Amino acid sequence: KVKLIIDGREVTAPEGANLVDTAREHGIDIPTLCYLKGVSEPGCCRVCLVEVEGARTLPAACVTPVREGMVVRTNTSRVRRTRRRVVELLLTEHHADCPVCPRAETCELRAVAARVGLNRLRLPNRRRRRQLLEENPFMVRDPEKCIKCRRCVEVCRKIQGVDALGAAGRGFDTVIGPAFGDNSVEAACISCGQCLMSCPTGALTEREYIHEVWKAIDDPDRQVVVQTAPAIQVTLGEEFGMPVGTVVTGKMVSALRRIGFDTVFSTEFAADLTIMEEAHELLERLEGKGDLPLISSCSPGWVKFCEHYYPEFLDNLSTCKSPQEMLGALVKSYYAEKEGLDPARLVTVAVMPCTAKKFEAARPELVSREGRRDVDFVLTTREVARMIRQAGIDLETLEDGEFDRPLGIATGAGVIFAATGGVMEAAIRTAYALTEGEEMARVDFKAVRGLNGVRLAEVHLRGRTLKLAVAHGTRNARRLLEQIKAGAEYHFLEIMGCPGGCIGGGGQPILGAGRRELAQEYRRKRAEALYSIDLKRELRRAHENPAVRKLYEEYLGHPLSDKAKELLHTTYTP
Ligand code: HC1
Repeated sequence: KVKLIIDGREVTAPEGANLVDTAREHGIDIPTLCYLKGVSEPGCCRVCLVEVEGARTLPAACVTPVREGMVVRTNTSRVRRTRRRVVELLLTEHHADCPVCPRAETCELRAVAARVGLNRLRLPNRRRRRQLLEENPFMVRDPEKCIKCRRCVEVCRKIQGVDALGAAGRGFDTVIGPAFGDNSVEAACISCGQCLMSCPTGALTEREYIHEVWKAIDDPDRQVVVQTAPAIQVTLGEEFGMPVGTVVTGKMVSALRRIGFDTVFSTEFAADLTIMEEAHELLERLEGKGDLPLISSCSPGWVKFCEHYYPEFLDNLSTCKSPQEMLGALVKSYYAEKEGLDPARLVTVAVMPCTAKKFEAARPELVSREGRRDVDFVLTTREVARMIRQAGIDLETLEDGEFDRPLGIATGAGVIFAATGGVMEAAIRTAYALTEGEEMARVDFKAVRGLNGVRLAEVHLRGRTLKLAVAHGTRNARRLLEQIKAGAEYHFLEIMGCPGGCIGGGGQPILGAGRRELAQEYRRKRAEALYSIDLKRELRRAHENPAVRKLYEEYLGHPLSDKAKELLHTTYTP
């Protein structure tokens, strides 16, 4: 331990700790923009300057380690004046269209400007005129708002193990973006959106489809069907100031009806259906029909990662479309036929915690020959919250509504999909019952729960021991796949692209200033909320879903039937 003095108080800190963490540990806030503990420590924004006795200049606290006997002052007039000047200089380069910026509420640059007491701009704005970059279906880059803090670069590299972003150019001309200025889709970006979750400003935002969705809702010739991903019910409340982990399922359904959606279905129905298809696929592969390990394919960020970086595993990917796509496909076929609706007049909207789902919905593999998409528009949790606000709806005071039938009926298995390990647990619940008989079937498989990067488990099926592994965040996926390449043997893997699974997706509420370090805690609480919903469901195993059973009876025949394969399965791009 090291003893030092900060603002007149003697404090202790572990050797090697930096001044920002040490001060925060003792209740003293030092403002920062580029610093993200354990992830991004470039010391480049210079907002965290402090006075250190004996030093001529003001060092950046985030890259200054504690020293025995150090005397630090974080709140002198020199520090305050210099920090104000630093933030003012950042603003001379910034396109401050704050009232219309999608990050208006959560902009850390705005928060830091207020925090350092900047209330007047004396320097002229000298920002470079740069184009808005919206060349892909999931993300928009606005280089005029980038403060070059490099948090996105570090998250992409260190958390996701992707490394698709970097700095190009020098000095004032520096631009952060994909290598060689490429379109991000081609530049091996996996569209997970973790970069925009870490962006302090509106430089990286989701590609918004709110306008298009309002237009469809307002069109009397269209019937607009919305589906909500399992994660939304445990995170939407945060956008309206509710505590993390608040379950708002019923209020969310009511809000969507008030907004004007004609039909409200749940992606959880299709998650149950995915399990039926995927559990049968696993059993087939265990009989020698297809490659092992079987790897889940419902997370489009992970699928894209596999296509780019591990194409040798593409035959291991489950051929099941993701639940989002399965539900979209069923709305335009089964549901349309059942209700006598013209599929051409149906518009399908998915509310997802994920930017990669926008990319997935636009994948050519998932667009029919006639150009029809399973899902027409994908909105993130943040976008749907904006629509709820635009409609003047007070989410908290709404009565609970219920999903429409039949594609709104779901079991607890479909709910837990949204937490890392959930797809595996749901699949095992059903595979167990299918092979060992109902009475043998266990429901909870806690070994696959939790937030460790890679988790291993075993289960006994048909007299053999199946080796299972779960990974979340593509850096952990990389670790697991490298183990397999080195000889480790597994039968079934669940891989989700984002840390925590969909509850930590790139479309979720942005934590904003001062809450960044709580990300893991947020994921834990959101997962607990999902498991609590699962526990309360009368039916908790996908094969028990009466609407899924009926779908097979009336329409698909049986899992992996020709019709099921045509509607519910897909291929990948090496
Ligand atoms: Fe997910 Fe899925 S769980 S991928 O995390 O398989 O996005 O929530 O909707 O499709 O069901 C996301 C969540 C989601 C799909 C399901």
